[in-house]
Formats: sequence, structure tokens, C-alpha cells
Amino acid sequence: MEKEELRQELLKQLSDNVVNFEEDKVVEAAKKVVEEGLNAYDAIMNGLAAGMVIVGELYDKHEYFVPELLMCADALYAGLDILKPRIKPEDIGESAKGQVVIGTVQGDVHDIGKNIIKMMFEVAGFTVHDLGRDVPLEKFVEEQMRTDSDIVALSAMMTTTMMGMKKVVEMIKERNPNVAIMLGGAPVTKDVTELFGADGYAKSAGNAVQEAIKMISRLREMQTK
Ligand code: B12
Repeated sequence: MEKEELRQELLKQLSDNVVNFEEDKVVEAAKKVVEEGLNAYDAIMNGLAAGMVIVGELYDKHEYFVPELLMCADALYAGLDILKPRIKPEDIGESAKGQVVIGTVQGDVHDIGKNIIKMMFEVAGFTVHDLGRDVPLEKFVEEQMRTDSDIVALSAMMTTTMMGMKKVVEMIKERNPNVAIMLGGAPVTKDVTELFGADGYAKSAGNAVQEAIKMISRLREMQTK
């Protein structure tokens, strides 16, 4: 099989098997990606994560319910375990050093997207302090101060919990305006980011690290002016 044909076939297998919560088959396809020397980052984004987008659509159409979602997430994580150690920093296109505090805000247990963003930062060379999900808002402030991190990255997947981000931005900026705050998650937009007074936003994992690096240099430029 031609390499491109094999790539397409394996991406489809990863995506389909996340959707069908076939954990063993996801593992099998992920191992094949590694054996064939294909790009692990591509397999995560265009295979596993693409499958999870379809899962979201099935949930929205009431074809899938909570138990299915959780089984799909298990299948996605099983694939991530195999592919994550194989990502190369150059696949992400940037390499950086710094510290990030990350978490999903209070009241919100959605952490699949947050975990993917965390992985991107780790691969790009950042030290990541992961607070997990349903994180009390003050905890972000405390952890930033404890670690003296350059970036605080907040995730929210619900319109209700998204409002908590504004509070975190206010609390952190009040203490230290030089910390770069980045927002993300399905309901978050560029407009929301600006309205909440945060510094950066990324629609997906694909450009989160690049955006974070731009955000830090923007802030540093402002400080030297
Ligand atoms: C999986 C899922 C769940 C799982 C979560 C499992 C887990 N461990 O995460 C479970 C079953 C637990 C769940 C529960 C609920 N859910 Co739910 N869930 C979803 C679903 C189907 C998919 C989310 C997902 O994982 N997507 C895949 C990942 C890869 O994508 P992502 O999260 O968007 O992340 C990407 C980007 O957003 C971005 N990103 C994310 N975070 C960050 C952070 C930063 C800093 C940056 C830069 C980028 C970034 O990068 C990521 C990677 O590309 C969505 C539907 C949807 N279409 O999104 C509903 C959805 C989010 N859920 C919803 C709801 C309502 C609920 C429940 C209240 C349902 C209920 N009645 O019980 C509970 C909430 C519990 C709670 N208190 O949080 C609603 C929210 C509606 C709203 N707008 O407020 C949605 C939109 C479904 C819907 N249409 O109604 N859910």
C-alpha cells in the first residue's frame, strides 16, 4: 500500500474506532501508526480527535448518551497513551521553555480537550502544572503564584462555566498583569477572550502552542515599551 493510502486508512480506523468505542482496535491502529513510522501528531489530530468531533455530533443528535461518550473517551485515551510519546516537537512547529498552569474551570468536568492542549504544551517543552477539572477559581491564582508560571490556560466547555473564566482573569491580572492568560473550549471565541480581558485564544489544539508563544512575546513587548 502506498504511504499516503496507508495513512488515510489508519486515520479512518482511529476515528471510526473512537466513534464505535472499540478500544482494542484503536490500540491496534495506533501501534500500526508507530510501526509504519507515520506522524503521531497527525494521527492524534486527524484520527483520534477527529473521531471525538463525530462523537460530539452524535451526542448533539441524541444518538449517543453519556455512557457512550465515556466509552469513546476511554478509546481515545488508549490511543493517546501509545501515540503521545512519539510526537516530535518539530511536528508542532515551535519549541519553547516556560511554565503553564492549566485546568478546566469550576463546575465543568469536561477535560478531554484540556488534556490534548496539555499534551501539546508538554511536547513543545513547557513544564505543565495540571490542576485537573472542576477547579475552584482561586486555585488558578494560587498555583500561578506558587509556580511563578508564565501562562495560565483555562478550559471551559459550557456557556455557564465559561463565565468563571472572567473572574480568574480579573483575580490574576490584579496581582500580576504580566501573566499571559489563554482561554479555550467550545463556547469560547476571540470576542469572549477580549471581553474577559484575557491575552490569547485558540480554537483547537492545532495552533494553541503557536498562539501561546505569540501571546508571551506580545506581553513582553508591551512591558519593554
Ligand atoms: C464528552 C462530553 C461530555 C463527557 C465529558 C468527559 C470528559 N472527561 O471530558 C461527559 C459525559 C462527562 C459530559 C457531561 C456533561 N455534558 Co458534555 N459534552 C461532551 C461532548 C460530546 C464532547 C466534548 C469533547 O470532549 N470534545 C472533544 C475535544 C477534543 O474537543 P474540545 O473539548 O472542544 O477541545 C478542543 C477545543 O475546544 C480546544 N480547547 C479546549 N480547551 C482548551 C483550553 C485552551 C487554553 C485552549 C487554547 C484550547 C482549548 O482545543 C481542544 C482540542 O482541539 C460535548 C459536545 C460537543 N460537541 O462539544 C458535550 C457538551 C460540552 N456537554 C454539554 C453538557 C450540557 C453536559 C452536561 C451538563 C450533561 C448533563 N445533562 O449531565 C454534563 C456536564 C457535567 C459538568 N458539570 O461538567 C453541552 C454544553 C452546552 C453548553 N453550551 O453549555 C455540550 C456542548 C453538548 C450539548 N450540545 O449540549 N459531557
